[in-house]
Amino acid sequence: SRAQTLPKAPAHVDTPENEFARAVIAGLSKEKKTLPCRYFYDARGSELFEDITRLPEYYPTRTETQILRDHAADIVGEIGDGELLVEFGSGSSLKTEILLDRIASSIAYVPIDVSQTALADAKRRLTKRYPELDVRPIEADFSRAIALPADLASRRKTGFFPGSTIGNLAPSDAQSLLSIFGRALGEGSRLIIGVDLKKDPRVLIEAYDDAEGVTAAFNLNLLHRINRELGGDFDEQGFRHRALYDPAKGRVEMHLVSARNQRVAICGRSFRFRENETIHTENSYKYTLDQFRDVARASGWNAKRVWTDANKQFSVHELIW
Ligand code: AVJ
Repeated sequence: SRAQTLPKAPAHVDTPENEFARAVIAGLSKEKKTLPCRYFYDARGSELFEDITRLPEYYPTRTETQILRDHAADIVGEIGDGELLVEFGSGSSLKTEILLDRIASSIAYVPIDVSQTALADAKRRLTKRYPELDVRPIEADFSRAIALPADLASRRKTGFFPGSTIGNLAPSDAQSLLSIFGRALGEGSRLIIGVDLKKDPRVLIEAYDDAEGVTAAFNLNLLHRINRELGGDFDEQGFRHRALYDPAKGRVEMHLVSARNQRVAICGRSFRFRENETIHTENSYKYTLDQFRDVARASGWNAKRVWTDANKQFSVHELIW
């Protein structure tokens, strides 16, 4: 039984449900329709994203993993006893193990994520694998200002932000987020951040429009989620996945293209779609090494070392605050 109206909570109460509802209504009411990409990751969406990371066309995850493996000793080299490793949007903390395997010192690990279950699973797995590791999860949205636990605040810190998640943000917003991280970590801290690189647009587009259609399913799942959680009546056959590269903006865009003129009801409202009208669902910005260093510097970080793969597909930067 689908809810036909906005969820019951009063408008000023920010329940997760009506935050989603308000974001969807606002995005679909715009001249150029948009939906925020952070809503891709319900249970099914997270599963589909895991599948994406294993696709032959989706090079970022395996390339970053290889860079971290090849240079783990270098990357963690300076992390000594009592220091803190802080991960922003830690999810399953899988890439973290590549670093933890190389850290001989006794440190504390602070995974920050919005998912309580992901944090609990990660803590259980890591505590078993690294009995000496002090795991101190924080359930929070990393894009809001974060306060580290008071007893850990004075320790030397390394931030970790892999996956090119920074690519979802326009450079000006990326700059703001990097400043938030710098202020959260404090003077003298380091940040290890994964950033996808500019390359042949055909390679980029294939990575976001794979032959198996997994990325298409990931994109379309957002419509399923709206149907299920907000009582929408999107017809999945009515929309098609599209990925394109905008060289001027330096970003891959994902869209859902309306196959025909149609109306869709959501939360008791009706939205009209013209044939070929699109909903812009995600941006994935790509950088040159210098472009990313410029954003980092503008945000208050000093760009230090950088590691890449032999084909220069992906980069891992070291920044100092
Ligand atoms: C998780 C934001 C890094 O932009 O490559 C993958 C998300 N979207 N395929 C990316 C994504 C479609 C991914 N990030």
